[in-house]
Amino acid sequence: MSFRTTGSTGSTTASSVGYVEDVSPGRGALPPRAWYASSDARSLSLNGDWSFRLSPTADAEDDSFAAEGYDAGGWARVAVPGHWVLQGDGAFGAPIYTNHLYPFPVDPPRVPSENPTGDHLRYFDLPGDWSSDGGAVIDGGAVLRFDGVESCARVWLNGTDIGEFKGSRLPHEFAVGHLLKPAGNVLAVRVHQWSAGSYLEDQDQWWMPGIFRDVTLLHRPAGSALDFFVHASYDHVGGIGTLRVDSDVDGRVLVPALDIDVATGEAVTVPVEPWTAETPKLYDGELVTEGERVPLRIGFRTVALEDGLLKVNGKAILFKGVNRHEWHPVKGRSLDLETMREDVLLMKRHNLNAVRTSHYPPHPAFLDLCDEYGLWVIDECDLETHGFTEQNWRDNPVDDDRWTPALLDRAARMVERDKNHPSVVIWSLGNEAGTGRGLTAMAEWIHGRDDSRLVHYEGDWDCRDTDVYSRMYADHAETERIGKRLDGGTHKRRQLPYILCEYGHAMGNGPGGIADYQRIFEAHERIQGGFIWEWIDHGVTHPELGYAYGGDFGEELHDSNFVCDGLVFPDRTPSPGLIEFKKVIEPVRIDGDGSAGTVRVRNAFDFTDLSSLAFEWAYQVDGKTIEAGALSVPALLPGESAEVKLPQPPAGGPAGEALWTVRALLAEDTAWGRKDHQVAWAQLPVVERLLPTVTPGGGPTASERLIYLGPASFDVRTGALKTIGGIDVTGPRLDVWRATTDNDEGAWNGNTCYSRLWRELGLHRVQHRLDGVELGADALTVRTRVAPAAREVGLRTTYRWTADDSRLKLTVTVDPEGDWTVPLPRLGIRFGLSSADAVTWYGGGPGEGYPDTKSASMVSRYHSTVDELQTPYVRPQENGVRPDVRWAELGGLRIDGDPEFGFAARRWTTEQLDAAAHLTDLQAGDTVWVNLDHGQMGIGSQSCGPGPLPQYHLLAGPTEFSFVFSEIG
Ligand code: IPT
Repeated sequence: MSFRTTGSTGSTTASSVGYVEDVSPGRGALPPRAWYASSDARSLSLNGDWSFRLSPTADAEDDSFAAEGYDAGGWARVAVPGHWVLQGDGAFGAPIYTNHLYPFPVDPPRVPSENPTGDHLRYFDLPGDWSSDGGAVIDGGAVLRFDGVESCARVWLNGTDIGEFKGSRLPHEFAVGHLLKPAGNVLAVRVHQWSAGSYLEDQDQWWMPGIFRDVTLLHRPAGSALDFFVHASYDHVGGIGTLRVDSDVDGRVLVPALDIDVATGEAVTVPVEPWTAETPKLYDGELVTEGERVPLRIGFRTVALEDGLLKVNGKAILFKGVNRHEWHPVKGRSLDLETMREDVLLMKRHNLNAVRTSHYPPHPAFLDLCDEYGLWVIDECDLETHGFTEQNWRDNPVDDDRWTPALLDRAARMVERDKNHPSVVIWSLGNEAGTGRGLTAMAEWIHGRDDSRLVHYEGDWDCRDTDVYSRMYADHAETERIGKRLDGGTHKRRQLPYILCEYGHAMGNGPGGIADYQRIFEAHERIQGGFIWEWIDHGVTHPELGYAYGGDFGEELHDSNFVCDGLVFPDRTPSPGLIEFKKVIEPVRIDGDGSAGTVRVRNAFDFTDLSSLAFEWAYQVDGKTIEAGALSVPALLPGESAEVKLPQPPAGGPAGEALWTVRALLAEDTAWGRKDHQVAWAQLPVVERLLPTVTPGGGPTASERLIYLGPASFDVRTGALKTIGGIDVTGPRLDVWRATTDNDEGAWNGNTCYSRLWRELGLHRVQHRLDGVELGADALTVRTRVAPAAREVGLRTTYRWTADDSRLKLTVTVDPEGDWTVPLPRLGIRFGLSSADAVTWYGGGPGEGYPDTKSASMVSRYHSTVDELQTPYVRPQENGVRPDVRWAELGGLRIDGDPEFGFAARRWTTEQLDAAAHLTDLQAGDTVWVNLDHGQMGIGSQSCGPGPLPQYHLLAGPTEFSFVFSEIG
């Protein structure tokens, strides 16, 4: 038996691809440097259609394809940038989704022999003006840049091997000037899906090989810039900024708007407007070297750790953030600029102020957008070794010196590429990689290279290497303890600010409980906010399934729809979670006393006053605006609040429930939102609602088959409602079940899995026993007991029907029997209508809302359709309930609730919804099923995080609620 000390494969045929399993980061690449697009040096995009050949192993084909003159006529084509597994209609393999498990045996740095390998070929000519004499040698040099290739590539230009690299979401550049010809250049890139680098890239996402970011040839004229570092700080006391641009090639730094014209390396201090995420003031400048003009977009700001807080420009900031993976349902992690801009605009329009680039540096253009529109960024390195948790972190690369060069290479590629972005305020070493010397080495290197930002890594609970105490999914109680500084920990940790780098797991319906988090964040200065997990569902557009998720491509290991846990759906439509988050983090807090006619407005921005906002009031009665007008609110400074008087309520208006709705809107168009875009709002009750009443106009009468009461008829034997006026109704009866949500299915940290508890108890299969149908003097009473087989628990349920001529009232009384140790999923009634489409309701909306997800629910009058009421969670589950509904109309019926109710209507049953795996499984039936909920269990975030807080539990207890039904006009 032979003994190997390095990662070479040891086989002769495979030795030509030994680099694949080598822990080293690569060979031949230039040192990392700042990423920019030159003002005048030319560049040639090599994106486009490439010739492509897929092989099953790393060494199935030799490298003759890289030679000049190779005939690739028979090859397929792929789009670059792109992932080959998303092209070729399945001919090029398929994506694989695992969460933290490696989809190959863990034996670092070895990878499977089955290693899909894509050979890519591209021919190109140099633009004529690259060479002053039109000759074969271009002036100066040229650099070939790859912005992202997963996971390992070897590169040849015109038959010459120029190197190979790993580090999928990081740039790699090669000097190629000496190899270029005016025409007929051939670029050959061999990409291996698996490599030693894959061990460092175990992020919770699809494994998708390919050249997925741009390939560019950059002309480097003699005297052009190399690397440069823009240092632009802000002194908030003096209102002055200091600029110094260090450059490897000497030159001048020009900022016309500030009259700056200084040499590189020279500091200059001038009065400036600072950059913040709220005021993203950028000064256009230029670095001018002998051979090149480099555009600079300078934002002056100072990030500091002071008094145990993260301060920017002297102020502690509060992150209202999200974790963003790069995702497009068709293109995977290959995003174009417009998609990136869409993300940024959506974030700004939903009041977010921060992004963690989980878990790798994004396409560099995304950071340009963050600079431009204003978002705080935690830039995270392309590093995760989560799968080693399965073996107690044994052999973890981050604690093995052989891997340290690769880790340092990754740290340097991130920092050097992104160091000139004012939006980046924190460097993150990576995610879920355990602990180890390699991480310490990365932190030391970063601190040494850039002391103007903080270092983050969540896995370092002692904060040995980091400048911020960061956790994920800590529950509310622990978060509060940390906020109160009662959590203990190392001395260093106790001096540091706290953030939740992940919380509020947005998988399926939810996340619940984020308003409760926000209250805690805002009550304790040590807590500097958090980042919802995560921005977008990584669903893959699929011809039969709508959106595919883990397992849909036949993966042997997968984590199902855990990859669909975003605030926006795969097509970037906001999900209710994003609407909720927008409300929870709104930068203006409005409350007050509606009946006293006063409203209190507090500025919750960190830097800006309220002058960019216009306030409006509206006086509404039963959801209709009676009068509206402008509200004059002083331009409060951050943290300030004021009481503002509302006008006199309009006189002589209609009777009914009255409330003020106060809104804060953009006063003018901004870079990210139009004038009148709503930023914040609140409703203040004035006059309470009149509850529906029915004065019984007589008692029930029975014929041979039916019982009649007011406008309704019932089955004489079962007491089940059959008709209201001319409308057929399928038996309203008690409903305690909901199609379990991803959060109901979760059992995070050993917490209760509600779905399991409920199913074990049998709440999805309760039986309705009829105990009596009683015709009384003015009421029909139907007595039942609702209970699951095999269990002693039950719900004594009485339906009491009364009526006048036109209206029918149902009063439901529920008395639990037995030992109810679990909360109920839902409590209410369900019935079927044979036809219904348009829906009108007065109550919460416009979107869905559940007990702990309804901050954004605004009471108003809404119109919709049954189809539009559905929230299209990628994996179907409970959805679409409109909360606090006073009345609803559909299918010719009007329903008034006492008290308010949760309203849902769908073209399938709860059972069908529960059984569906994809939206395409849901087929509309003949009946519209309507749920009128007296209550539902909260949603929580237990797919990864805490469950619903106790105050949102729906406990079985004696309960009464009622509805009045009438036929519309
Ligand atoms: C956490 C990961 O950091 C993130 O990438 C994602 O997988 C998330 O969970 C769940 O969607 S790690 C987990 C152990 C809390």
